[in-house]
Amino acid sequence: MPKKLKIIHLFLFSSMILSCGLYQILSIPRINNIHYGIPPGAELKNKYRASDGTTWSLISSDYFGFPELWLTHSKDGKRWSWPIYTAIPVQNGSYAWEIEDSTLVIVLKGYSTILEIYHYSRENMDTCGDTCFISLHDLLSDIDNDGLTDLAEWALQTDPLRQDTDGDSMLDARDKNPLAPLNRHLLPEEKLHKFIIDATIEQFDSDKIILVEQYNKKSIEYTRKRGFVLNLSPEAIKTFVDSFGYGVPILRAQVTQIDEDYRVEFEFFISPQDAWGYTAVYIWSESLEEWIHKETVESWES
Ligand SMILES: [Ca+2]
Ligand SMILES: [Ca+2]
Ligand SMILES: [Ca+2]
Repeated sequence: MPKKLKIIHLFLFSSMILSCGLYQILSIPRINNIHYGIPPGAELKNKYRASDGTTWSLISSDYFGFPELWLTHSKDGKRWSWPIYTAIPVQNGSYAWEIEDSTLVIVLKGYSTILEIYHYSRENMDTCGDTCFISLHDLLSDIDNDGLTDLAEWALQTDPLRQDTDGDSMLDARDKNPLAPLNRHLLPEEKLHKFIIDATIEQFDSDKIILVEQYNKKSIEYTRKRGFVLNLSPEAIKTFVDSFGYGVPILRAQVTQIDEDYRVEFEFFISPQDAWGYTAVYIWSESLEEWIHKETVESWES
């Protein structure tokens, strides 16, 4: 079948599959022993059965900050491969795709507009017209063999040539704070900063990446069960937003000590229209060995 006809055929096939919503919800693959995990909110976009009998699935996930497509495959429909990050943004509208000769062929309408936002600069992607040809070999490439593909490392700003980017003995794929070297000794105001950020992360109902602005130019490790925390300098956060746009939570907590009081200026920023914060005063209780909230001076939201 000529490629164009084949793509139209696939488009109809994909639309048909997409209409079977319930079937897909029931068919979300359960994948064991994975590095990234499929976030609870991940959505199965559709399936494709290759000529060799392998079933491929595209999954939508914002695990790396924005809704993007991840690929997984199965021989028997029960055991699925680790999800493979594609960096392709999910967009409204329909698309068709197939796996052909170890290449992901995907038709994305309006992709050039999305490109302007995401600034994708992958050499392996042919973005001529609406059709992208992406080599599976390139998608799976993990040069340093740390469990994160080169493309995933690009998204997380880790070093694709170093298994342990921050040198804390935790491999990049397993390190929730892959950009934060171990800091064993924190000053009191740094401990309060960590306490505030940890408490916010604990209440965050998603496992997409979170950016935390470095406190006093220091990288600090935060506690998170699922998902990555990227500790970045103010300049690096600005570069991130300039490159990718708004949408990823950015947390800031500045602490100033005034006598016994510690004044916290906290900010949770997703976009200029979606931000909130507060100024509060804490004191350290020696007897309880914990931070005590004394008063909230002001709170705000946009
Ligand atoms: Ca890697
Ligand atoms: Ca690495
Ligand atoms: Ca590490």
